[in-house]
Amino acid sequence: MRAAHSRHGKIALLHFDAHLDTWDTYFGAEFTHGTPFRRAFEEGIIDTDAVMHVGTRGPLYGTKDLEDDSSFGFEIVSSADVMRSGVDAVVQALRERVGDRPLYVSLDIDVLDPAHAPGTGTPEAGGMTSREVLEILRGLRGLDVVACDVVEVAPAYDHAEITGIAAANVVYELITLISLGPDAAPDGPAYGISGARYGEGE
Ligand SMILES: [Mn+2]
Repeated sequence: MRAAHSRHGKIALLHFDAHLDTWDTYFGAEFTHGTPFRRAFEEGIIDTDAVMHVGTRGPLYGTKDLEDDSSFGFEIVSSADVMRSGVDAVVQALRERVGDRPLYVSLDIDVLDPAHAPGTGTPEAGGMTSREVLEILRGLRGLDVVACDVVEVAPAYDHAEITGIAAANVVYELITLISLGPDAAPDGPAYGISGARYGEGE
Protein backbone atom coordinates (compact mmCIF):
# COMPACT_ATOMS: atom_id res chain seq x y z
CA MET A 1 0.00 0.00 0.00
CA ARG A 2 2.93 2.32 0.65
CA ALA A 3 4.27 1.58 -2.83
CA ALA A 4 0.87 2.17 -4.44
CA HIS A 5 0.57 5.43 -2.54
CA SER A 6 4.03 6.58 -3.55
CA ARG A 7 3.05 6.12 -7.18
CA HIS A 8 -0.62 7.15 -7.20
CA GLY A 9 -1.15 9.35 -4.15
CA LYS A 10 -4.00 8.62 -1.78
CA ILE A 11 -5.70 5.39 -2.76
CA ALA A 12 -9.20 4.02 -2.41
CA LEU A 13 -9.45 0.75 -0.53
CA LEU A 14 -11.89 -2.12 -0.76
CA HIS A 15 -11.12 -4.50 2.05
CA PHE A 16 -12.77 -7.93 1.91
CA ASP A 17 -12.40 -9.54 5.32
CA ALA A 18 -14.37 -11.01 8.19
CA HIS A 19 -12.42 -8.62 10.41
CA LEU A 20 -11.89 -4.87 10.52
CA ASP A 21 -8.08 -4.98 10.79
CA THR A 22 -8.14 -1.40 12.07
CA TRP A 23 -7.21 -2.43 15.58
CA ASP A 24 -4.34 -0.87 17.49
CA THR A 25 -1.39 -2.67 18.97
CA TYR A 26 -1.64 -5.78 20.97
CA PHE A 27 1.16 -7.42 22.89
CA GLY A 28 3.11 -4.26 22.13
CA ALA A 29 3.36 -4.99 18.42
CA GLU A 30 2.71 -2.03 16.14
CA PHE A 31 2.39 -4.10 12.97
CA THR A 32 0.28 -7.26 13.15
CA HIS A 33 -2.31 -8.90 10.92
CA GLY A 34 -4.98 -6.94 12.84
CA THR A 35 -3.55 -3.43 12.43
CA PRO A 36 -2.67 -2.70 8.78
CA PHE A 37 -5.49 -0.31 7.94
CA ARG A 38 -5.13 1.76 11.09
CA ARG A 39 -1.48 2.17 10.17
CA ALA A 40 -2.42 3.02 6.58
CA PHE A 41 -4.76 5.72 7.87
CA GLU A 42 -2.07 7.09 10.20
CA GLU A 43 0.43 7.20 7.34
CA GLY A 44 -2.01 9.12 5.10
CA ILE A 45 -2.07 6.37 2.50
CA ILE A 46 -5.82 5.90 2.10
CA ASP A 47 -8.44 8.30 0.75
CA THR A 48 -10.84 8.43 3.68
CA ASP A 49 -13.74 9.24 1.36
CA ALA A 50 -13.27 5.95 -0.48
CA VAL A 51 -12.60 3.14 1.96
CA MET A 52 -14.96 0.27 2.69
CA HIS A 53 -14.97 -3.12 4.37
CA VAL A 54 -16.91 -5.94 2.73
CA GLY A 55 -18.03 -9.18 4.36
CA THR A 56 -17.35 -8.03 7.90
CA ARG A 57 -18.70 -10.11 10.79
CA GLY A 58 -17.54 -11.82 13.93
CA PRO A 59 -16.81 -10.63 17.44
CA LEU A 60 -15.62 -7.17 18.46
CA TYR A 61 -13.57 -6.19 21.49
CA GLY A 62 -15.98 -3.32 22.12
CA THR A 63 -17.87 -0.40 20.64
CA LYS A 64 -14.64 1.58 20.30
CA ASP A 65 -13.60 -0.79 17.53
CA LEU A 66 -16.40 0.56 15.37
CA GLU A 67 -15.98 4.16 16.50
CA ASP A 68 -12.29 4.13 15.60
CA ASP A 69 -12.98 2.38 12.31
CA SER A 70 -15.59 4.95 11.35
CA SER A 71 -13.28 7.82 12.31
CA PHE A 72 -10.77 6.49 9.76
CA GLY A 73 -13.46 6.88 7.07
CA PHE A 74 -14.52 3.27 6.73
CA GLU A 75 -18.01 2.20 5.78
CA ILE A 76 -19.07 -1.41 6.25
CA VAL A 77 -20.97 -3.82 4.04
CA SER A 78 -21.34 -6.76 6.38
CA SER A 79 -21.62 -10.38 5.37
CA ALA A 80 -25.31 -10.20 6.32
CA ASP A 81 -25.72 -7.06 4.17
CA VAL A 82 -24.44 -8.99 1.18
CA MET A 83 -26.98 -11.73 1.85
CA ARG A 84 -29.87 -9.29 2.28
CA SER A 85 -29.01 -6.76 -0.46
CA GLY A 86 -27.58 -9.11 -3.03
CA VAL A 87 -24.50 -8.93 -5.21
CA ASP A 88 -25.70 -6.29 -7.69
CA ALA A 89 -26.63 -3.74 -5.01
CA VAL A 90 -23.32 -4.30 -3.24
CA VAL A 91 -21.41 -3.84 -6.48
CA GLN A 92 -23.23 -0.57 -7.11
CA ALA A 93 -22.41 0.68 -3.61
CA LEU A 94 -18.72 -0.22 -3.97
CA ARG A 95 -18.45 1.41 -7.39
CA GLU A 96 -20.04 4.62 -6.09
CA ARG A 97 -17.71 4.65 -3.09
CA VAL A 98 -14.56 4.21 -5.18
CA GLY A 99 -15.40 6.26 -8.26
CA ASP A 100 -12.42 6.80 -10.55
CA ARG A 101 -9.81 6.82 -7.79
CA PRO A 102 -6.78 4.52 -7.87
CA LEU A 103 -7.99 1.45 -6.02
CA TYR A 104 -6.28 -1.05 -3.76
CA VAL A 105 -8.18 -4.30 -3.20
CA SER A 106 -7.20 -6.33 -0.15
CA LEU A 107 -8.85 -9.69 0.35
CA ASP A 108 -8.48 -11.82 3.45
CA ILE A 109 -9.61 -15.29 2.48
CA ASP A 110 -11.55 -15.52 5.75
CA VAL A 111 -14.12 -13.20 4.18
CA LEU A 112 -15.41 -16.52 2.85
CA ASP A 113 -17.42 -18.77 5.10
CA PRO A 114 -15.32 -21.58 6.57
CA ALA A 115 -17.33 -23.92 4.33
CA HIS A 116 -15.69 -22.18 1.36
CA ALA A 117 -12.28 -21.49 2.93
CA PRO A 118 -11.48 -23.72 5.90
CA GLY A 119 -7.75 -23.19 5.51
CA THR A 120 -7.24 -19.97 7.40
CA GLY A 121 -6.10 -18.86 10.82
CA THR A 122 -9.11 -17.00 12.22
CA PRO A 123 -12.25 -18.48 10.62
CA GLU A 124 -15.61 -16.86 11.36
CA ALA A 125 -19.00 -18.49 10.78
CA GLY A 126 -21.61 -16.76 8.65
CA GLY A 127 -19.38 -15.69 5.80
CA MET A 128 -19.78 -15.05 2.12
CA THR A 129 -19.82 -17.76 -0.51
CA SER A 130 -17.09 -17.98 -3.12
CA ARG A 131 -19.80 -17.32 -5.72
CA GLU A 132 -20.71 -14.02 -4.06
CA VAL A 133 -17.09 -12.90 -3.74
CA LEU A 134 -16.18 -13.78 -7.33
CA GLU A 135 -19.28 -12.06 -8.70
CA ILE A 136 -18.62 -8.91 -6.68
CA LEU A 137 -15.03 -8.82 -7.94
CA ARG A 138 -16.25 -9.24 -11.53
CA GLY A 139 -18.61 -6.37 -10.88
CA LEU A 140 -15.62 -4.08 -10.25
CA ARG A 141 -14.60 -4.25 -13.89
CA GLY A 142 -13.53 -0.85 -15.17
CA LEU A 143 -12.40 0.45 -11.80
CA ASP A 144 -8.78 1.56 -11.65
CA VAL A 145 -7.31 -1.31 -9.63
CA VAL A 146 -3.64 -0.46 -9.15
CA ALA A 147 -2.64 -3.09 -6.60
CA CYS A 148 -4.08 -5.94 -4.60
CA ASP A 149 -3.34 -8.69 -2.12
CA VAL A 150 -4.84 -11.97 -0.98
CA VAL A 151 -3.86 -12.94 2.54
CA GLU A 152 -4.40 -15.47 5.33
CA VAL A 153 -4.46 -18.65 3.27
CA ALA A 154 -3.09 -21.33 5.61
CA PRO A 155 -2.46 -24.53 3.64
CA ALA A 156 -1.84 -26.55 6.81
CA TYR A 157 -5.52 -26.11 7.73
CA ASP A 158 -6.87 -26.68 4.23
CA HIS A 159 -8.87 -29.69 3.09
CA ALA A 160 -9.09 -30.99 -0.47
CA GLU A 161 -7.55 -27.69 -1.65
CA ILE A 162 -10.89 -25.92 -1.04
CA THR A 163 -9.21 -22.76 0.20
CA GLY A 164 -6.40 -22.88 -2.34
CA ILE A 165 -8.86 -23.16 -5.21
CA ALA A 166 -10.91 -20.24 -3.90
CA ALA A 167 -7.81 -18.08 -3.42
CA ALA A 168 -6.45 -18.92 -6.86
CA ASN A 169 -9.74 -17.91 -8.47
CA VAL A 170 -9.80 -14.67 -6.49
CA VAL A 171 -6.28 -13.85 -7.67
CA TYR A 172 -7.30 -14.64 -11.24
CA GLU A 173 -10.22 -12.21 -11.03
CA LEU A 174 -8.01 -9.50 -9.49
CA ILE A 175 -5.33 -9.86 -12.15
CA THR A 176 -8.08 -9.71 -14.76
CA LEU A 177 -9.36 -6.43 -13.30
CA ILE A 178 -5.86 -4.95 -13.45
CA SER A 179 -5.36 -6.24 -16.99
CA LEU A 180 -8.65 -4.79 -18.21
CA GLY A 181 -7.88 -1.47 -16.59
CA PRO A 182 -10.02 1.62 -16.05
CA ASP A 183 -11.14 1.85 -19.68
CA ALA A 184 -13.04 -1.45 -19.57
CA ALA A 185 -16.79 -1.10 -19.91
CA PRO A 186 -18.61 -1.92 -16.68
CA ASP A 187 -20.86 -4.33 -18.56
CA GLY A 188 -18.03 -5.87 -20.55
CA PRO A 189 -16.79 -9.45 -20.51
CA ALA A 190 -17.79 -11.18 -17.30
CA TYR A 191 -15.34 -14.02 -17.25
CA GLY A 192 -11.80 -12.89 -17.73
CA ILE A 193 -10.04 -10.99 -20.45
CA SER A 194 -10.93 -13.57 -23.11
CA GLY A 195 -14.35 -11.99 -23.54
CA ALA A 196 -16.19 -15.28 -23.17
CA ARG A 197 -19.40 -15.04 -21.22
CA TYR A 198 -21.81 -17.69 -20.00
CA GLY A 199 -25.24 -17.48 -21.54
CA GLU A 200 -23.95 -15.76 -24.64
CA GLY A 201 -22.07 -18.60 -26.26
CA GLU A 202 -21.78 -19.03 -30.02
MN1 LIG B 1 -9.59 -11.68 8.72
